[in-house]
Amino acid sequence: VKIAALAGGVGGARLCHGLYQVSPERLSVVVNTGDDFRLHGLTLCPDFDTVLYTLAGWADPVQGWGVAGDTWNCWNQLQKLGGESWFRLGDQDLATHLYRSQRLAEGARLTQICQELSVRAGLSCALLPMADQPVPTRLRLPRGWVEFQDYFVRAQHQEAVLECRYEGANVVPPTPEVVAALSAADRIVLAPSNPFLSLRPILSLQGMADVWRACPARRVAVSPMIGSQAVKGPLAALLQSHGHPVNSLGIAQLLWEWADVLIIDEGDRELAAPIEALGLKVELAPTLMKDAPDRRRLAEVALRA
Ligand code: FO1
Repeated sequence: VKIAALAGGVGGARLCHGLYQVSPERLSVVVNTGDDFRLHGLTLCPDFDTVLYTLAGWADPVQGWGVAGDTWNCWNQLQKLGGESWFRLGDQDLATHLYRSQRLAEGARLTQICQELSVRAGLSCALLPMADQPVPTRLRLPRGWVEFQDYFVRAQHQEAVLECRYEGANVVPPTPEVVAALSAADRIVLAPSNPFLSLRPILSLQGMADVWRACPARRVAVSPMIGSQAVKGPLAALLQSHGHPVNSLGIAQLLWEWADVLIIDEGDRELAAPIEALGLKVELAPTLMKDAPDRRRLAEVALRA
């Protein structure tokens, strides 16, 4: 069975690690690049790096992003020098940004660079950025339009998000590798990533709706909501500000056109009927992933559903 997963952020990366444990060779992960940005003259792809580090077993287990056991010598020195230090880069993590930025300057495609990084990290699956050209996510807050990381990290996602824009998504297509992976897949898994900030940037790419319609795969989404709580990040507030129920029904309202099945937490049984009324099949499962076996178990549910 060929599997394609769509992911971004820590929760998505964790389910992809489960899929990777089940099927390391027949997995392609399509990663959101809407949160990519430039800092210190370097190109950063935080969602990609989170997936890379998580699958390679390098990720910091507590924060979910960055490299476990990383040191902060460069970042500390940068602070001393009065450099921009709102976005923390560990010493080992920095090597990824240096490598990527140098290869981009040499004219390599982002897809090629991501493949080089995943091979060097010892991975046997395909990690695919959704696009080779930038499609930056911009958010309208009460204070106006801002860049994604301005909201997410600099302001610690404390402000209300009134609108999301995926700048250029109407003219930038998914890469040929992404189209091939989705078209060849027997199963597409929408990982428990934030639909507004991680999945919609991918699904909004030019021509994606047509690619999606032509895919023969069964499409299974995993809800990132447990009860009225998001496991991590600002999803609950985003559902609220966009007028959706703050639970897995809200997720279903965002994804019903893109999925056949929605896996929701076993504690949310009462949402099954209203979600099925939207035309989605519902599966109940424990969706909180505390360790690697949890990730694998949830991945197995997603592959059976
Ligand atoms: N998130 C933070 O909240 N603060 C940080 O300083 C930070 C640094 C960082 C460095 C490398 C990286 O790959 C991710 C990092 N993240 C940080 C997480 C990142 O902002 C988010 O995971 C995504 O951008 C949103 O999905």
